[in-house]
Amino acid sequence: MKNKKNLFKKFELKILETIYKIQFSQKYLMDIYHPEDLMRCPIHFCLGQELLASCLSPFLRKKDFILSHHRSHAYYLSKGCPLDGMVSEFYGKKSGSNFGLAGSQELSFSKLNFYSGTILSGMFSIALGTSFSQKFLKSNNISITVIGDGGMEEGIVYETLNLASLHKLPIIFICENNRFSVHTSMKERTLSTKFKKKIEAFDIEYHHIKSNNLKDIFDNIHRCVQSVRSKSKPIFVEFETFRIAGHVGPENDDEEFHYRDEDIARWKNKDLFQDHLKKIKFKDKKILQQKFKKIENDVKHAVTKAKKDKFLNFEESKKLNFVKSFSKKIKKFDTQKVNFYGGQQETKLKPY
Ligand SMILES: Cc1ncc(C[n+]2csc(CCOP(=O)(O)OP(=O)(O)O)c2C)c(N)n1
Repeated sequence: MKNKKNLFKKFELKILETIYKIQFSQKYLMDIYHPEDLMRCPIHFCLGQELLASCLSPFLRKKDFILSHHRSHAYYLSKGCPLDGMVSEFYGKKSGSNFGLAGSQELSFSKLNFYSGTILSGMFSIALGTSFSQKFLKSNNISITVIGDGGMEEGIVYETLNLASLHKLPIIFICENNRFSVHTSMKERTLSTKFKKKIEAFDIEYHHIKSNNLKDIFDNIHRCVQSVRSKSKPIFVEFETFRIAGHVGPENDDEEFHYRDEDIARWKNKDLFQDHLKKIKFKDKKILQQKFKKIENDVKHAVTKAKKDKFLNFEESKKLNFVKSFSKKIKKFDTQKVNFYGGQQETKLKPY
């Protein structure tokens, strides 16, 4: 028991820093998105959904994989991927983590095995491949894949759970349950709102993590990581959370559609981060204030830099094609040339 307390204490400030980094970057980017109209992609901001990713962060190894859904920024930052690479990516610049070609919905950073994707539950199934290779190579690394409650309604989820269980793969399946798929509540979409039953039907261990307090979230996710690493068996985590941001873009879609007034009433006084900050010792508060200031400067600097950076030109972008990187085991590759039309007209951003 004492060790557990010490472990949380050891990482406490780091976790608070990660939460702040995610929160501040989201708020800042949301504020400037429209007046500027310079970011080149639609963005699913994760404001409100910082906690589990931040508590997971201390347990992640470089070679662990994270395969996330479209609302990925918290997990990208929690994996230690570069903030400036993420910001430049949104501005479509060459210095972006994907050379400005992926944007927010496909945000990736291959050096740290972080990938995300826009096809709902697509990344969930790709975790089968990464975890199979981890197990096959006896690496003791694990795969973490993140999905939303809406993603749970895709058929491929159940094929994935079945194979992960059958092959005893080292995967943590995380469902960030914010109860809404765009503007439709779970109750309007399905009669089967209890994930526990569905998961246990595949003989997979199910954990329900509620947003009670940071230490509780930390201890729970720690147990899951330890278990998957040591037993090489999948675990499913349902995390109850609340998306403060609108579904996509910086607009407050609640004011316009009032699609979750009851949910807002239930969550509006809940702020585990601020509650926790109130309990921090004076000495640590001072340290955190400096760290937070640095985060603010880093975010602002990343934006200024991204705006100055160059775009990748069309010829350069063609060299990034996988055609030159196929495995040596492949004897023949289709060399048929396809001419891409490079002059597609640019879509000008405007308010939705
Ligand atoms: C296969 C597929 N169908 C539909 C969409 C459109 N779409 C994008 S996000 C979304 C809602 C997802 O809700 P959820 O999984 O709960 O994640 P959240 O946005 O709430 O974080 C939908 C339907 C898509 N990207 N892919």
